[in-house]
Amino acid sequence: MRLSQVGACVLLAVVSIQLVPCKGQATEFLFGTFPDNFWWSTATSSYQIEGAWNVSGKGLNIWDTYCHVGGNVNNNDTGDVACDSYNKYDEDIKLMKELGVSHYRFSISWARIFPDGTKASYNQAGIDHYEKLVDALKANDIIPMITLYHWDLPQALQDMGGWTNESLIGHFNDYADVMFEKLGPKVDLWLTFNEPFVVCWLGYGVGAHAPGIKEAGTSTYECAHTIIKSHAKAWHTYDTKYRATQKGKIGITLDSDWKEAFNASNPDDVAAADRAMQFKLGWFAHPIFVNGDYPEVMKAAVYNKSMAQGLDASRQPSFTEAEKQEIKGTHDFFGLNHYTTQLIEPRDWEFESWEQDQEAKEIRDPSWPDSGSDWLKVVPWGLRKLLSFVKDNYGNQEIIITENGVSIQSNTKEDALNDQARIDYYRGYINEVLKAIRLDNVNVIAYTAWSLLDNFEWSRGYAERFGLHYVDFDDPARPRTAKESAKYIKQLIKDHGFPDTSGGSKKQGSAIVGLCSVLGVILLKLFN
Ligand code: GBH
Repeated sequence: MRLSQVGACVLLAVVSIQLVPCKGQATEFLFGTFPDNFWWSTATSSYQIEGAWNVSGKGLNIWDTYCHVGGNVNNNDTGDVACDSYNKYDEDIKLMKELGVSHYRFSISWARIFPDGTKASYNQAGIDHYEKLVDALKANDIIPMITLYHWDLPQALQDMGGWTNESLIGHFNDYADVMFEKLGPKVDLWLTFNEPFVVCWLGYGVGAHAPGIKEAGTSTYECAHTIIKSHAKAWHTYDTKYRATQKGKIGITLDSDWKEAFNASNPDDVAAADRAMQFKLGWFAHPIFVNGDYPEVMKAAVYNKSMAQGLDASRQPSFTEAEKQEIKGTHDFFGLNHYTTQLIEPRDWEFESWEQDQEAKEIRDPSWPDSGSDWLKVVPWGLRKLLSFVKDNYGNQEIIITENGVSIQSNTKEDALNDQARIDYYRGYINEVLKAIRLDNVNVIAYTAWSLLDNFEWSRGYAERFGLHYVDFDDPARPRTAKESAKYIKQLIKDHGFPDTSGGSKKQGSAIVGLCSVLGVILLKLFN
């Protein structure tokens, strides 16, 4: 070996030692394809893309109200026009065709169907719009997956207290019932709620989302209580009235980060990480998938903190036995949204809120890559761990990944189109899904990329772009342009995963790398 080769080996050895992550979660890339019946999808939601906020009889919803009040949303952006998908859905469908997805997940704007939230205000024009969309999708062989509630509550229902008022259980059921009746003959995949956690925490806890309520230790819990019961009632309506004839599937979509113990050999950290999982995912998943009730550890924590405050009951409402029976088992699959991971340590908090009741603190490893959103660090291995957690805790359900994706920072359109960081994100995360299926036997049946389009990113306005397609929000025509990531996803779908095309040469390559590293390590030891 020449000296330069020895040098290269040493360098390689050092690099490979550095690459071994301190907590040992990242594993080698897995080549291979997905099961034959695995399907690929992309997603949007009504308020984020439709625009057309005041046409064809639509009522006001809480995001219309929230955005129209200055100061709530970055740059005072609104969804008034958004991607104008209400008018441009044919173009959207062409983009999906080009991607090669078999499914499209979108949501219905409740206030188009019932302008004042109640069935007395039924608006046929709303149904007509979504029926046209469904027909156009089906004409293009794309299967619709409909979310009934992606956060845009009719304002009139908010005026009654929103999700802290249990009369919404009946109103949501009326709305769901009419959608099953009208579109059910053509649609067989339904989601009741998207991310009730976000609704109740950001909407009723910290007030960062509409309706902007800040009652983090009380209304947050009441909101969740009403939504869980609303989900259950709508599920039963589908189950008893429509399932036999429509033969579809209905579930809920829950969002969860993965919560990793900061120090996996410290039992306090492990317990805190589990509490954090139970407070976020278990809050909704435990009642629906396990026993009709909140996780014990969560109930106990909120109860104890409530007692310490001198209250005479827990701030978290409880379910009756009959309600538990009604809630338990209301799923045909597990809908999961996932974006990022945190490290968790125990922490005593002084105040009372959903966040502080769990006595845990989030930490982000500074080595994790950033995205265009401060909350979203790129940690692919967290998804694999989360999928195993779902399998182990909620009965090995069929899992539909209903969202996964990333925003990236870009200053120009050119930058935005050359989105290598998004390609890296998708490659890494989707590979972890493959590992979950092939190595851990998790029953993931579908993957959905968020999002088809750059769109209205809630309180961040249009500043954080999650799309596979760039949308020019300064142009009234809202033109769409495929990003590099759209081409990447198209190829990935075509390949149905990551077939190993390098054959023997790859093995040879890694043998040489292996040999070099061993040599390098020996040399390092010798010279140290
Ligand atoms: C999903 O939420 C949503 O379903 C989807 O609509 C959304 O566009 C997508 O993810 C990307 O965010 O710091 O107060 O501004 C995932 C959960 C909710 C996490 C909003 C980040 C920012 C809140 N996300 N949150 S705030």
